[in-house]
Amino acid sequence: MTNPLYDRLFAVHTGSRAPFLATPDGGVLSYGAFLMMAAQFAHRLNGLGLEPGDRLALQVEKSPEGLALYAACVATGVVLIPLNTAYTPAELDYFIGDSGARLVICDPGQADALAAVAARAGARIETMDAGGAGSFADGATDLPTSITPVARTNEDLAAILYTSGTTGRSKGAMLSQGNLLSNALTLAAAWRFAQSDVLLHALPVFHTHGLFVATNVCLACGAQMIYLPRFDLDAMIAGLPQSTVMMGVPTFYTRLLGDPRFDADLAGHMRLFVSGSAPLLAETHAEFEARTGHRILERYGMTETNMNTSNPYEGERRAGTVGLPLPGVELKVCDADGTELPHGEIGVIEVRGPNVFGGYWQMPDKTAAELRADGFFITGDLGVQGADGYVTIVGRGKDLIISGGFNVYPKEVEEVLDAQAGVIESAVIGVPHPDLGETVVAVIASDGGADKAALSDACANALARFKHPRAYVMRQALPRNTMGKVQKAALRDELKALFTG
Ligand code: MCA
Ligand code: AMP
Repeated sequence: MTNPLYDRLFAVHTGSRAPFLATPDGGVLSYGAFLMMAAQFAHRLNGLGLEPGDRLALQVEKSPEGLALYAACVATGVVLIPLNTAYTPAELDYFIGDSGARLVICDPGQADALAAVAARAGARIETMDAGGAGSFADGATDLPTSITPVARTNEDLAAILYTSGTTGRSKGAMLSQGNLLSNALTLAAAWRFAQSDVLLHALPVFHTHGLFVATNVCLACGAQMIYLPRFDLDAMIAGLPQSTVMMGVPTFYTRLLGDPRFDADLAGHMRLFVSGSAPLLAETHAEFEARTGHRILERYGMTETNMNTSNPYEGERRAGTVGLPLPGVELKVCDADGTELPHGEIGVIEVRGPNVFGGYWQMPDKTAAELRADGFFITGDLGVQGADGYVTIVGRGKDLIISGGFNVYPKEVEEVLDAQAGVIESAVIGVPHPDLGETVVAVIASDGGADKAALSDACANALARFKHPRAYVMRQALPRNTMGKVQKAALRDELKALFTG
């Protein structure tokens, strides 16, 4: 009986006294102790009647316990659905209902707000932290500290991660054990991870970057993590001298560069800085090298595919590019019909490999539209590949804004705005932002009756904070081309200096 992901990433560390998670309170959890907690959580999941394939929706602040739940899900075959802590109850209602979650685990502060959501979905709800009534962790304290994992194959589902959709409805990307394991092993080898590494981990753990890329590469080789609850400059500055690797979104790098304490000495113990989730400006790359002597290694991935390309560990880390396809990943640049274009021509990036997901949860039409029968996934990113294999992302065919590494689909925000009094229609666009890379701006066509405060309140009720427009621009009408289509490119151009000018 095997469980490929559990056997390779977790079970191999059973009984190990090597440090796994160091937390800012000075606590250090060994691999062995972490696995004992995970085993107790797995027994608790079984005790609650969860079966392999059942879904668990998890919305908790970052903690070792939350990570142990990930391990417990892998051991029991329960499918993990990690959810952004910024999501509102209105957003969670959809994720929990759509996934058919049997169990919802949240922080105590969210329990009241989520009780009705869970009840509507017919799910049980528990709080994560020990000490509260109905606490998941409390219920696990007397349970056995070892477990035989349930048998799984590479094809079995490990997690569903929701990604926003162009139509406004989020899609659940189904990630298998094999997707996660293959990418973890590929990245650990590509980036030369070893047991001696210490990863400075400040990313959230409800997305691929923080949960799978960062965590799984450490698990793959028994490396340690300094596990920060969130990105905080003082904590980063304190953690860097004890670390060897950092992974971050571009905002991490621009914020570090904005602090005079961040210099070559502070980065002297580091062997690798990795950036991804959004484009890293070539200026940031150059400024970083001038300040620290390190060349940031940029890579490119997606929720649906894990990581696709990476600049090389040894060899040229070329600024402004996302490097070369990872071993085992096939990448081609195509026209709209999927015909491969010659090197040097711009087109849509398509990828195939063991990293590519199996489809969208209960959305066969969307799956068929984006995942070709031959296994190539249409990323929606526009790119170009040079004759030497380096890939450059030049834009997005999909209508997506990336703010501080979080994705915002304009349609979702426009639907909220369009329903408000005095709004004829809205166009939500991304404009350059010095801290977040891009930020959300709403252009409102109004009959004069739209009120900015009311629009902002409507967004606050319906949408996570990171999706809220940072500016509202009022107009009598939106610009349209001769086909009647709103000219978002013209608006983006007109408003490009709103935050940088
Ligand atoms: C927080 N806020 C944001 C964002 N984050 N607003 C817009 N965009 C954001 N990304 C809100 C806060 O709620 C707060 O609201 C206000 O902005 C200021 O917060 P601040 O303290 O400055 O922000 P922060 O808490 O320091 O967070 C910024 C951050 C964070 C560190 C950049 O967003 C972050 O950790 N981002 C990483 C996202 C990530 O991991 N992406 C990977 C997904 P108020 O003013 O009301 O208080 S993509 C992925 O996984 C793919 C596969 C890949 O390739 O990696
Ligand atoms: P998500 O679906 O949330 O995982 O976001 C994935 C998207 O982030 C990709 O389709 C790209 O548009 C973008 N992305 C990720 N890494 C990079 C990168 N290094 N450079 C540019 N865009 C990136």
